[in-house]
Amino acid sequence: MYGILWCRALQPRTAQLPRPRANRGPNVGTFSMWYARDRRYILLETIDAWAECLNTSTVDGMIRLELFVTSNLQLKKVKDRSEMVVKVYGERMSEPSRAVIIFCKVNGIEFEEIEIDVLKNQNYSPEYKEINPMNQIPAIVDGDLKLFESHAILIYLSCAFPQVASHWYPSDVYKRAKIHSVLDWHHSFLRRGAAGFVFNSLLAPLSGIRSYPQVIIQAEEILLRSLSKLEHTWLKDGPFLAGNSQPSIADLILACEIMQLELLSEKDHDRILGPYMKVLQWVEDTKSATAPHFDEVHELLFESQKRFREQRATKSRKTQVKSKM
Ligand SMILES: N[C@@H](CCC(=O)N[C@@H](CS)C(=O)NCC(=O)O)C(=O)O
Repeated sequence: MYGILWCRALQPRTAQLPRPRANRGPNVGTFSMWYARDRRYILLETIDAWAECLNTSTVDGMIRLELFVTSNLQLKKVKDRSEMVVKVYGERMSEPSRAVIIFCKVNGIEFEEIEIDVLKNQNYSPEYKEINPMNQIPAIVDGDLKLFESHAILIYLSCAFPQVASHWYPSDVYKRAKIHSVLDWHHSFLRRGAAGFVFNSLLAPLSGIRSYPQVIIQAEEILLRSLSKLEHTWLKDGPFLAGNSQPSIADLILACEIMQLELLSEKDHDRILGPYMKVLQWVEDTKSATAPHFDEVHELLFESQKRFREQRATKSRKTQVKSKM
């Protein structure tokens, strides 16, 4: 529950807050506040300690808080996780893995990155199957929780870590519903188009996997239609998706999806993305909002882009020489 609360310490060591109830008027209950500092959760015992950690000051012994009130259960989880580190299984050539890694970095979530190389079929090992029976990356392990599917992971991390800024996954139900709507659309359209096109037109031939022209044409059609929907529908009302003024988890995962188009030849990249100025600007805005982590996590992709472009240039030079002979 999100709200603005004025609170006062009624006893020297305990802060007291009005606890909102659905049908009754506000009543008063005790509330403890935990703060993530130096990778540990610290119990803030006095109103002055709250004020200090929130970088605010007390007014007549009270502070103004804008906060997200979690349930007791969640607070208990927060307490229990002081020694825990999230394990992130994935690799940086994978779009959804990159989104999860960037999210952890941007939000100061302590995590261990465990590489699962899909080209070496490590996603099919019996150990990894225990974590994700679907054999895909990314997946996370957090305590007893094993979780796969990038959207579910980002939602979980947003809810489980109190330091995650609220714009990533707002508590407002209407805003949340819109974010879910973008996320579902992503998997049904944009990902099918972008990943389908890049895989079939570029990665499959490079890995010696047969690809079919009809499949490439179909994937490109879905990609172009999706880019048009991004430009004219999802980015219609604001710099970020679904009319938001700050990025949400949907912006991060969709921007990482678009980034794989960097692997294409410059000609294909510009032909496909060139007409979508809002999309191009939104990717830049998402990059800036998550700097420097966005570029750092995409370094491997940029290296591959350079390699692919050099290979193409060499191939075209050879073809030119042959045609002159
Ligand atoms: N819906 C999944 C998609 C995950 C996905 O497509 N992962 C790819 C790498 S980007 C993968 O694991 N491919 C290996 C395979 O399917 O065998 C998510 O969002 O997490």
